[in-house]
This record gives sequence, structure tokens and C-alpha cells, in this order.
Amino acid sequence: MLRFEETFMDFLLEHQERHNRTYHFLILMNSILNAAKRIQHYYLTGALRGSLGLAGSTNVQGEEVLQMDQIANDVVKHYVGSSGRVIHAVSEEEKEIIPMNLEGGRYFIYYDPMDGSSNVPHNLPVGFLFGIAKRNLDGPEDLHLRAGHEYIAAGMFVIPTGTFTLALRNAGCWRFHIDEVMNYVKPTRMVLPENPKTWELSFNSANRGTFAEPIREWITEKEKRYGFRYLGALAGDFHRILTNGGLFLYPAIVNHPDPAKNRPKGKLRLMYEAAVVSFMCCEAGGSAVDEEGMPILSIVPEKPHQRTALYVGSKPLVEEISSILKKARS
Ligand code: AHM
Ligand code: MG
Repeated sequence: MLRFEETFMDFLLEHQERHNRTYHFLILMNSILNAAKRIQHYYLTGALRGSLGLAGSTNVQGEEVLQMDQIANDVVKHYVGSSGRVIHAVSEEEKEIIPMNLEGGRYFIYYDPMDGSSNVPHNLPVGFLFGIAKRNLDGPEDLHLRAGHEYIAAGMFVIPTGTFTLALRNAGCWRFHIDEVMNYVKPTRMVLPENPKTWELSFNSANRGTFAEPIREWITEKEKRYGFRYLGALAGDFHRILTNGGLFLYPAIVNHPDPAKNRPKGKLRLMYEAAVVSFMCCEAGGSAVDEEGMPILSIVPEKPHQRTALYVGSKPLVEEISSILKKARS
């Protein structure tokens, strides 16, 4: 028996029509989808083509660039650039803000085209994450970098597993699955489960000794109760939390035996990693805070590649963490 599922584009067309919106966002989303499918293809065939290795350069974060990082960045830049709808882009792979359509562009896009690099040589899951904000259409655009609460949408593809999750401001968080003809289909509304039975914790356990004392104590207490899973790629780890509930955390590194390796601001990048998953989480009924217990979505970026600590997931756990972090500072 043939089954025809609703496609992502049907879903979005209907959403835009119902809310009396312009077609511009559809055009941008179409370009993002085209990019994701291309990346999916290159990643699936990367081992055969020998493109899962190093590119021989370092990026803005001082990390070694993989060939896949470059390919994925070029693909996203090409598609979103040619949509004509983007004024400026920020990419994890590029130091400077990327100017696109300065006159006619309506949106800013902040993206990480290949997140979870340590999984790349193994062909294991990685993410393509993006957040979208709108330029000021009513007056001169000041080009400031937007805080997460100003995003109008944020999403992530888990590659190559074929899932796509997108949150639209005040319209919820939705998950889609890739079908046999590369359409993302079957919208499913994501709402974090209230029942703690399925909740999980997700963090790099090798780092736990380096976290602040109250966080370590909290983990020791909570892990008696909840399961633990860690893939090492934010999109995949957050994907599970969104389904099962619980908490993903990448705290500040403050007690490293080699103080030069401390990361008091955390590791993850605010604009295209932390704010993206936090936006999705909030639309699914959860919340997210930084190392000061402040909402991630309220942080106004000072620079495009700013880092932040991240605690994201089920509201009761994020609230506990937030009050612990605030108490530790008072
Ligand atoms: P990347 O952008 O270099 O891939 O780093 C970001 C990734 C996230 O996907 C993941 O949550 C985190 O780094 C894992 O870091 P670690 O290897 O320290 O556990
Ligand atoms: Mg990344």
C-alpha cells in the first residue's frame, strides 16, 4: 500500500499562507534544504571519495579544518547566497561576517555547516545547524548581531541519519524525516516529555572533573536517577534530549589540571550552536541557560564567534541548574 506523507514544503507553505506571510522565507528555506541534501550526499559518499580527512589549514577557532568542513561551508554559502534573501551570514568556518545581498536581503543566517567534527573521520552523525533573524525592515539596518530571542527560526539536520528539526517563532518545534526521494516529510510536533521516566543526561564525562564544584555535585546526584548518552555531536545529542527529555550540558571548564586549557566561557559557539538548540528547545517547552544561569536566548552577541556554556533541556532541570549557578555567584 502506497503512503504519501506531507512534505516539509507543504507544511511550510500552509504555515506561511495561514499566517499571511511573504514568500521570501519559503525561498530561503528552500535554499537551506537544497544545501542540506547536498551535504548529506557528500557525507554519505565521503569515505569512498576520500574526503573525510584534513584539509590542511586551521579555522577561526584555531582548529584543524576538515575537507568536509570546507565542502559543507561552500555548499551552504552557495545556496543561501543565491536565494537572494540573505543580507549577511555568519559561518563557523569563516572569520568575518559574510556579506550577501546587501540591498535586497531580508534575513541574517548564522550557521555551522558541519558540527561535531570529531565524528567526521568515522562517518558518524554530524549536524548542520542554523538560526535565522530578520533585518530591520522599517528603518536603516544597523547590522547588529541578533540575540536568540530575535531569531524567527532555527533548525538542525542530523547528517546522514536524515532527520530535520525546525522551530518557528511562537509556532512550535517540528521534526521531519528524509524519504526515498530526498524529501523531508511527516511533520511531528516536538514537545519535551514531562514524565521524567525517559529523561537523560548528556555531557562529555571525561570533562566532569573540570566543571565547577556545584555542577559536579548536581551531576553525581542526578546520575543515580537518569540515563546517560553522549555522541559528541550537539545535533545528535540534542536530538535525543528533545525526544526523551533531560539535560544536555556543556559547562564552563574551570578546573582543568592545565589552567591554560580552562574555558571559562565554555566551548560551544553562541550564535550557530547554543542559541540554535536553545531556540528549538524553548519552542518545545524547555529552556536553556549559560554559566551564570541566564537565558541563552537573551545573550546579545558581541562578536560572531562568541562562546558560551550551555545547559539546555527540560525546564525543571534547567531551573535547578540555573538557581545553583546563580547561588554560586552570589
Ligand atoms: P565542532 O564545531 O568543532 O564540531 O565542536 C562542536 C561540538 C559539538 O557538536 C559537540 O556538542 C561538542 O563539540 C563536543 O565536544 P567534546 O568533543 O569536547 O565533547
Ligand atoms: Mg561546530
